[in-house]
Amino acid sequence: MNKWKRMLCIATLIMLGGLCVSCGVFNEEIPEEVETIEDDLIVVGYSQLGSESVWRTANTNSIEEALSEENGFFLQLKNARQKQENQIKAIRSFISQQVDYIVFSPIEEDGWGTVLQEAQEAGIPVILVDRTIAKRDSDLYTTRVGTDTYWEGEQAGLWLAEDLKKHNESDKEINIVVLQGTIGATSQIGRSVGFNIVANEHKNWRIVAQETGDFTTAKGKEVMDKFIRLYDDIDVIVSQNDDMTVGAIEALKEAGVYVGPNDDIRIISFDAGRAALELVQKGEIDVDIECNPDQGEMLAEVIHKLERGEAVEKEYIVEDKIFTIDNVDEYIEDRTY
Ligand code: GZL
Repeated sequence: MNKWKRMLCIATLIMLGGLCVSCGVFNEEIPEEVETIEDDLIVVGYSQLGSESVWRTANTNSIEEALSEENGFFLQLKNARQKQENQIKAIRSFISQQVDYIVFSPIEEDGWGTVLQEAQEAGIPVILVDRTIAKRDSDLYTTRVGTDTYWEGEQAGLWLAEDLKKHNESDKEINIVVLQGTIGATSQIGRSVGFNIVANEHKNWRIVAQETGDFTTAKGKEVMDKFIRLYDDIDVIVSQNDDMTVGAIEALKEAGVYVGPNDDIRIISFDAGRAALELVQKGEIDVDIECNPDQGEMLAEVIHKLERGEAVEKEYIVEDKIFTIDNVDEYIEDRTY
């Protein structure tokens, strides 16, 4: 909403409020937040998909820190609790409030065409953070800030090939189980495709099972329990986020499987939060491919560029690192999440 519209809106509300109070029709106060939106603040409606993981919490914190009032923003952040329909509802409420920008992390890649068409018709720019949406709808958003999850999956495959070679196991039959993230999330799709393309180059690698643990510890443990019961020769676990990895390790230990230095099972994880990096130090996670949640600063920068009328890229990728026992000590102290 441009500042004149917002001022008119506030003025109208105050006038109506005054009239109503004086004629005794309503005795309601003007909503506090309507009166306190300074005219020059950039009003952002943000639909965060949920709070399912340590990563998500860090991502939300990064957004809230960067889109602060002192940085020139009025941020209205809504938690969709892992439901696409809640995100769609939030986006529609942002449209009716005529916010300046709609920002969201789409829980899955499909199902956004209609509501983003409505945002476009309302003249409100849409920005994606973290996950993205189907390519066919790419004209419905202005830009995206996130990571390259295809690259993350590919790095997992390349690390496994390298580690097998280092241990003279390049020709060994390798049985792999995959704990997938939320099905249809582009982080799940990217990591799966990236890893699978490398895996397909190794005829002796077999993905014997894959199932979603929905990026949560509880579900990750439940699925790993099942895999342990079904397969007694698992060589590699690819777990598409640290929260599921923690659950998988709990399941392995409860089943009496040794997890630690020189164990018989390679655990590949994603996100690289502090708690998981401590498991890398302990030799329980063999490699953790980072998915950097600190995306708020880049988002704020992009919105300020748009406010200045400057052209922006279609995508801004925040850098990821790869952590193993060889380098984790030099990074873990700076890990804030
Ligand atoms: C990654 C992000 C994923 C994280 C999970 O881009 O979408 O969602 O890897 C989080 O921890 O739940």
